[in-house]
Amino acid sequence: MKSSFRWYGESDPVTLADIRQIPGMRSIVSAVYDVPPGEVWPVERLERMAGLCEENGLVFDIVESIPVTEDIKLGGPERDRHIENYCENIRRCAGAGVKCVTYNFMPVFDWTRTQLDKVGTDGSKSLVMYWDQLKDLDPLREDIHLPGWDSSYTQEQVRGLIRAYGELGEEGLWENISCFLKRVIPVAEEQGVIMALHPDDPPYPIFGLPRVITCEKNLDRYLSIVDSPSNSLCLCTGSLGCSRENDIPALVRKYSAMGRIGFMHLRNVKILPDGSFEECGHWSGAGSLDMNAIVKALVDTGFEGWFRPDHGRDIWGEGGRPGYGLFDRALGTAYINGLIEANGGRLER
Ligand SMILES: [Mn+2]
Repeated sequence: MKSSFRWYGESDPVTLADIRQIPGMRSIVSAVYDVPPGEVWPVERLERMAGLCEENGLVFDIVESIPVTEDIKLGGPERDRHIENYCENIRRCAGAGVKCVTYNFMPVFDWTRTQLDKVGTDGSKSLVMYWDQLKDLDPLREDIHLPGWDSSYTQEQVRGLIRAYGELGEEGLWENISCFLKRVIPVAEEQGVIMALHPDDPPYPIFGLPRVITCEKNLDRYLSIVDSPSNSLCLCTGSLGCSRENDIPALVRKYSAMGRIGFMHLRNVKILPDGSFEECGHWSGAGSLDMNAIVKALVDTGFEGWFRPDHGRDIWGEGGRPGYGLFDRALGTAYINGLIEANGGRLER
């Protein structure tokens, strides 16, 4: 399998020179982050990214994410143009050497947390979601600001979107997913690109918004819409794993054996008695997931795709981008490398 690391480009305080010193590191996961969703990425930007990675002994062959616009998810007036541009972005990424593209289908907001710098008993800081901080919030009645949410929307736009998704409902969202996949996957196939769907984080509805990428039954449904190795998963252990209903090692074993995992996000999460959760260090002993059983499932099934240490804590006073500092993610990689080696697996260089 291929070890990778998310990098936010030249403004990221973590440098490629730092990343290349992590043992076994191979690939950079990145994107063009400053072009609005739905628009086309300039080829020069992708080529520059590939060149910078190469200069640092790394490979730019995986993208996270090409965003799926609200018009695509809602079936809005700009859907066709946005899907055309999406396909063009896949072609452009492939032209720059990209082999895998991550994306998600979460309505309005990506991941949801109530705090990004919760200090743990050991003094490290991490992202958490506490139900008691969320339960009384109603974005239809009041202005709310949760950390990490897209500030490009006004509160009124957020309310409009929430109402629109309420009318669309889960089956409407499935129809729009189907329309997207039937147009995008053939282009990915032709370009030799694996599309890797990231699950909803957390995997249940928030504020009544439909969220469907949540569980085995729905992952099966998603993969069956277009039965192709290019229609694959980015199996994020921490996102699916904050619901106790999801047996993560079993899901990894099943979808990897089917050849339908392109990318693995490996991180641990600690589920609290009321269903709230805290992100934690990668080590199994720190959280609710059996990380060795997950890595063993990958090794046993001959997984050849990419993995990255997903979010890390903020440790040793690093003060980096929440979830994306260097130190704890590097520790995560070293730990995962150990699990791979102990299970007889191999890192591709
Ligand atoms: Mn993830």
